[in-house]
Amino acid sequence: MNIDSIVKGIENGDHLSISRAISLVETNCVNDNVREIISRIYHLTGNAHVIGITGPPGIGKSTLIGRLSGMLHDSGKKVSILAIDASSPFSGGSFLGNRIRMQEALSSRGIFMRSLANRGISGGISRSAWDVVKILDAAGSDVVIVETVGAGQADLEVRNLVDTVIVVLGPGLGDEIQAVKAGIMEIGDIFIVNKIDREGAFLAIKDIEDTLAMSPGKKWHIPVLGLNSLNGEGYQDLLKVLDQRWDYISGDPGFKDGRLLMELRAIVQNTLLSRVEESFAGKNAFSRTISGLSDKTTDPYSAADRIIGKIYLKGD
Ligand SMILES: Nc1nc2c(ncn2[C@@H]2O[C@H](COP(=O)(O)OP(=O)(O)OP(=O)(O)O)[C@@H](O)[C@H]2O)c(=O)[nH]1
Ligand SMILES: [Mg+2]
Repeated sequence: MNIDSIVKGIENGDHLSISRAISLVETNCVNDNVREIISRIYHLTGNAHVIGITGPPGIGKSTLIGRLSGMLHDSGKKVSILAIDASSPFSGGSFLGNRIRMQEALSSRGIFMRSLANRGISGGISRSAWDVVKILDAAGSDVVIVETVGAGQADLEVRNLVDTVIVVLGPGLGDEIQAVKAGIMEIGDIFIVNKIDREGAFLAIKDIEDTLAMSPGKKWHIPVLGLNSLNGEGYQDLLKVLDQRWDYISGDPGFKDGRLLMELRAIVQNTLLSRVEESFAGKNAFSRTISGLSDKTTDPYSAADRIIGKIYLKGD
């Protein structure tokens, strides 16, 4: 399959072409294929509501996504799912099996799902996730759902990847809620207490509402919803809130600007760094500089200036 037919396939929403394109951009280095695909599909992006789902392990994110995507699909929306999981220490062996079963069930209904296993160097979301979301968006998705496994850096980073962050918590997490709350409370646009069939659900809802009330002042009023993902209770409210959220986003033409700036900066940063690394490849410049630093013949700022200076002098 060449790039021409992959791009055409993406334009037509063809699952095989989308898969091929994702495999090409999935590597962590930006090569000519990545550049060509993204530059040719970029004008088709921006129409999907990109929704991130995050929360502690086992809270019911995948169950929720399965049900929500089915309901969106039945209402006539085109849905794609991207699961970012890496090798989660929490999920053990049953995890992959579950995911494969879920993928099969969804794809039989025409819902595209893909997992991205590799993480970025910093432990966060791998760079390619941004390109994968663009491909799914360009392929005509009305909604792209991104699931991150509920631990650490990747969950906070999802904020920079999506339009709407749904934070899923649950009853009876007690101290665990307190622990995850620290960073996660700041990134949520919608909060869900899943498993409302369990004891303590209403306390959890109240607890989250109280915490949110302490930092008011945002234009978007953050809702807290209770769900039972096994029987679908509360899902109509979730659909309603997602519609309101999309209206809110569509009403603000500058909504995505902050993220665009962030992505551009990241690309410039990575490109410069890899240029530096390429131009010093095999020359031991970094290790020479390190020894200059450790025996104090230079200092970190001067050393960095010298390295950057070489790139500028080389120019092009
Ligand atoms: N009682 C109850 N159980 C639920 C509910 N939603 C999900 N579960 C169960 O919770 C367990 C974990 O669900 P998952 O959807 O795999 O959770 P997850 O958050 O995706 O888990 P990780 O991806 O491993 O972080 C499963 O056994 C589900 O059947 C709910 O609303 N009520
Ligand atoms: Mg899951």
